Amino acid sequence: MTSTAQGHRSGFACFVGRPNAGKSTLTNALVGSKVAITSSKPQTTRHAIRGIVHRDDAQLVIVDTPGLHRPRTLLGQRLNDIVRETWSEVDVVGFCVPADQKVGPGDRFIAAELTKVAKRTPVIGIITKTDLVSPDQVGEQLLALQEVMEFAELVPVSAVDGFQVATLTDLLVARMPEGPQLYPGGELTDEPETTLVAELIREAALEGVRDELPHSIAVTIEEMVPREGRDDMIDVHALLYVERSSQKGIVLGHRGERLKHVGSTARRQIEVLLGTRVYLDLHVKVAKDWQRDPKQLRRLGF
Ligand SMILES: Nc1nc2c(ncn2[C@@H]2O[C@H](COP(=O)(O)OP(=O)(O)OP(=O)(O)O)[C@@H](O)[C@H]2O)c(=O)[nH]1
Ligand SMILES: [Mg+2]
Repeated sequence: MTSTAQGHRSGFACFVGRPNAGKSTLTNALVGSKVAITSSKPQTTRHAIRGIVHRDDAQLVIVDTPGLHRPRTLLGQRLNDIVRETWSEVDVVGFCVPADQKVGPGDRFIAAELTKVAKRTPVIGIITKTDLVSPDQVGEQLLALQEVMEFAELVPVSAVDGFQVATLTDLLVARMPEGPQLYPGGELTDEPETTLVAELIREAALEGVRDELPHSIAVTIEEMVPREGRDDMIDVHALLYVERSSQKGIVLGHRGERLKHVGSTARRQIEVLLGTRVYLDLHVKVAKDWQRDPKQLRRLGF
């Protein structure tokens, strides 16, 4: 049912920040469900992901964006473009800076870009990962962040222990205009199921790989269909791309053990997501230097 009750608010907020600042983890914490994959590797998020927070008095759509960084590849440039495009469509920006890392040039770069592109959009400064530091350090980080730009509010949070997550939701909702529900009740994201499935496979594949490899991994779903003659099983055929044949060996592991492990980790998560049993058929392919190749980027959805 579409609610147009008096005083109901709805709108969009986006989280921006350097890669690895904790934007996706925070998005999931606010939504109360995993809509975005997360990892300890920078540049995990590769598109704008909408997570929806439902309350009686408001509907808040959070747009989680890729980490803004100095791009070294065409993919990097595309990711930054996504971030800037998102700024123009939101009512408020949440600028995330982790509590455990010095405020630095990367943050000042983002602040400068925000001032250029979204001059009129209020920006809330968010210190993330407060569970990693002492209260004194949180205080110091707040002071350091204040130097970076003019914020509408400042708030320290922890997505891991839940500190001030509800407060942040309140602050974001307060910036929403009055308006009706934008999404049906209970819908937590508008990501297509195949995208969520591909992302869960990529998340599993990121676990335990190092250096350049995380950036080189992409996943596509070739087919996702119910098993013929059964209603409790879905067959998923997926391809995991790397950029060089040397990377293929790493992803496969000794006798394919690593890939098998990635597959079973991902399958368990996909089963939870889809609520049925899943057969996951996962193959590795080399797409040479896809991060720098416009044609291949397009094929992979960028
Ligand atoms: N201790 C702690 N760790 C956190 C918290 N939030 C995120 N992390 C960790 O920080 C790392 C990065 O988290 P993400 O949410 O993927 O970061 P992101 O900003 O979305 O990163 P990109 O998508 O690469 O830009 C992961 O290892 C998370 O588990 C937090 O509140 N506390
Ligand atoms: Mg992310």
